[in-house]
Amino acid sequence: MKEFYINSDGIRLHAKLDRPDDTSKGPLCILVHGFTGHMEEEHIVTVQKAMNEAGVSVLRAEMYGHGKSDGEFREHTLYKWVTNALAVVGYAKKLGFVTELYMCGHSQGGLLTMLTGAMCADDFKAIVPLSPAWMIPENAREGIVLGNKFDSEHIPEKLASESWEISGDYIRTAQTIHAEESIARFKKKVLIVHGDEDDIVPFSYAEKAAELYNDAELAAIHGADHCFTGHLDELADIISFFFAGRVSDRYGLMK
Ligand code: FER
Repeated sequence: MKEFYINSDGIRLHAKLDRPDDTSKGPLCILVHGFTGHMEEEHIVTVQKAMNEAGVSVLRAEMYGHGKSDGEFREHTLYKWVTNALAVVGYAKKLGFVTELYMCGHSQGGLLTMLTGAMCADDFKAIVPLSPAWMIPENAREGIVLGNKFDSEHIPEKLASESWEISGDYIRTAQTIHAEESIARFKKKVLIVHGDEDDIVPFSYAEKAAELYNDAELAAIHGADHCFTGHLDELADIISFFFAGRVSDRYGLMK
């Protein structure tokens, strides 16, 4: 494992690169956590290990205001995350050993994966959004962030829950994003993984995204919540199946 920082317009993004034993050329997947998340969360590490076991190098990166990266959580926005993700893609493309590039992200990181996939479609072989929170922009337009309500036409200076506080700029920028356009622009392979008991991002969003994408598969984890608590083995299984190009009746992987 190598630990380092990636420069994103002067912001230092904390990153870790984990490679399979084999140090020859091979695929690499960028892996990003969600809102309030970080790279050591169990579901993130589970995915990293499953990818490594499937022969895929993994570049975990923490976005603005998260983990050990620069920036305050309160000041983070999806625009900053998009800028960060582009810096990480640029970094990954310069790594000499990379043959094929993938991106995977959880929740808000899953939305980021959808947005980045659309912007850098030529760079990716496939993208893997996990419980992607692609309703954040439409919720923000309707005056809701993670269940917290506000007047969508008169954006507050800040919005606070018991465990986090965001600035009005998070909302302002989120309101301008149209995830459906990013879905329409990415024509390559997409694997969506989602628990059917997710009470943060409804499973119906995974079904809708799978329908809208040109070439998507939806791997449903029965009984799993937003972070796949108690279902990490199944999450690892799905990642292994996908990267090995195998079929799985159990998860509805058809290819
Ligand atoms: C929201 C719904 C879901 C939201 C964030 C999420 C910030 C994502 C959570 C996560 O990344 O785990 O309204 O607003």
